[in-house]
Amino acid sequence: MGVRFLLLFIVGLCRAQYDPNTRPGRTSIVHLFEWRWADIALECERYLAPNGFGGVQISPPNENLVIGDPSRPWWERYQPVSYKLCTRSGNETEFRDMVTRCNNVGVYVYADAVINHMCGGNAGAGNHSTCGSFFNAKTKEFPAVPYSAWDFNDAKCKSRSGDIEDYRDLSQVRNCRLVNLLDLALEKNYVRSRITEYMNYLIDIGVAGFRIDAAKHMWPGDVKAVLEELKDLNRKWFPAGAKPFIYQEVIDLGGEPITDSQYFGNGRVTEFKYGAKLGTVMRKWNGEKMAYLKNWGEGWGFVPSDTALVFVDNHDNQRGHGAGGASILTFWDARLYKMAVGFMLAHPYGFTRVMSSYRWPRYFQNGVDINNWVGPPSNSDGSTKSVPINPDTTCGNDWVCEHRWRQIRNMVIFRNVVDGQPFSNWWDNGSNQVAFGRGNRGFIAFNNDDWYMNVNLQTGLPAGTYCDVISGQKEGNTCLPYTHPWLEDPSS
Ligand code: QV4
Ligand code: CA
Repeated sequence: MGVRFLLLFIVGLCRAQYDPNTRPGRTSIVHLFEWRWADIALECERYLAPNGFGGVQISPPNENLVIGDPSRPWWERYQPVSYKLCTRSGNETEFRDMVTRCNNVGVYVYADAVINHMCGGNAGAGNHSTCGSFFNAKTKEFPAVPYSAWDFNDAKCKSRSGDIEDYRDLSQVRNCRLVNLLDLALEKNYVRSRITEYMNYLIDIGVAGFRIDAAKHMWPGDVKAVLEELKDLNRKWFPAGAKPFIYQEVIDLGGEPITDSQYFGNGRVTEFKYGAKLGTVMRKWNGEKMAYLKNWGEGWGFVPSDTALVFVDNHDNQRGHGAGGASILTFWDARLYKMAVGFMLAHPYGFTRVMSSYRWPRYFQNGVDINNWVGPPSNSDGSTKSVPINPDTTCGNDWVCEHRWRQIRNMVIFRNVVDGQPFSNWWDNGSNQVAFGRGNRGFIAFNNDDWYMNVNLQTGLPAGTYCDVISGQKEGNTCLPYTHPWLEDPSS
């Protein structure tokens, strides 16, 4: 008995960080990219909890470099100066208030942990940082942590420039600078302890897990050494022994020595093939068609479902950064985007993350959006604008709020209702009309062909009358009128 029990316990421990810790019946999270803490707290209470969202991914909460040229790009938040909790999203008081209020309504908080590096090596010296902390990028001094030159990898990097030059060289990818960002030496106990101190501080406040930024740029064993020092979650909101949910940003589209499976031991990984392939299918590129989605998931070469964090787009590839390429669907492609997000939320594969964005003034030159750096909607003093809610429930101030679009919100609820039910009753017309069920709890049909879909289908549902929650809206026991699917109202 003793041995068997011990084995189960160990296995249990090893699986814990795959568990999102969401409340039962809440099966998705939303990335409220660049939102202010005060607005996230409000959204948890007024919208995310009532509509069954399990959690929210927040932008990096730690102090970052303030960049003047270009003016306050969104990516300045991926250039840490310290682990103090002040950014454009708010200060520590506002951060604590947000975590408490979201936790109190069962919408848990997942922090974007930028722990591979500090700011760019060319950032100079001074206190142009979101808390006003002094730093010197040239001498690699960050007194507000503190870090000094000893704590960085440069001596270990073998590339000519000190930056990553060749992604086929596994050591370069992990020991050299990602686009010149000062690369932390995570094999050092001192560096590890500064990072675990920061992450445990967030756990004590009530955070439920972490997105590990740039995970492929750290040795899996170093990441593991950090994670092993993390505390259990705060028992004010979570059961005893609950571990932080871990999902690692590992871009693996194949062809590199670094693969996502090298990181499975630490937690889930972001499956970037998912969004890239789904975009190609919905756009009908390269002869792809929805009929091929019959074996979607591991059948398409993706990581095992219980190790996958999936998404249609993310904050990088919706604007041409990172990976996924031109096939990635975003809110700019409203109709296909809703179809792709709907498919993701209906299909059982992976743990799902919905993107929530802001509009920026795209300006294409030679096919590249030269404004892809533009930061969140801001006031003249550089502060981030609030998120006003319009009478029709959409968001103002150029916040897109895809998570509030009727089709997407209703499919988040659909995923909750069918949770645990098998993928069943697949049908396709050999082209781009497909349908499938989730056991006896839900059924969905897609028509991405240019002709009407006119077919009788085996749904697996008990006999009865059901509400089409893509085109209509279930309110109590009534189903609001069916609107013609061609009436594209992207922000609804
Ligand atoms: C530039 C040149 C360098 C040069 C340097 C010198 O590219 O070669 O040495 O100037 O001045 C910004 C600028 C970038 C600049 C860099 C350093 O865009 O041009 O280097 O700062 O000054 C985000 C943005 C990056 C941004 C970075 C830091 O995407 O453009 O760089 O923040 O501000 C890979 C990784 C993957 C990564 C993805 C984008 O495997 O992990 O690239 N994704 C994550 C985050 C992403 C973030 C980072 C990693 C870095 O999702 O948002 O990068 O934390 O695929
Ligand atoms: Ca590194």
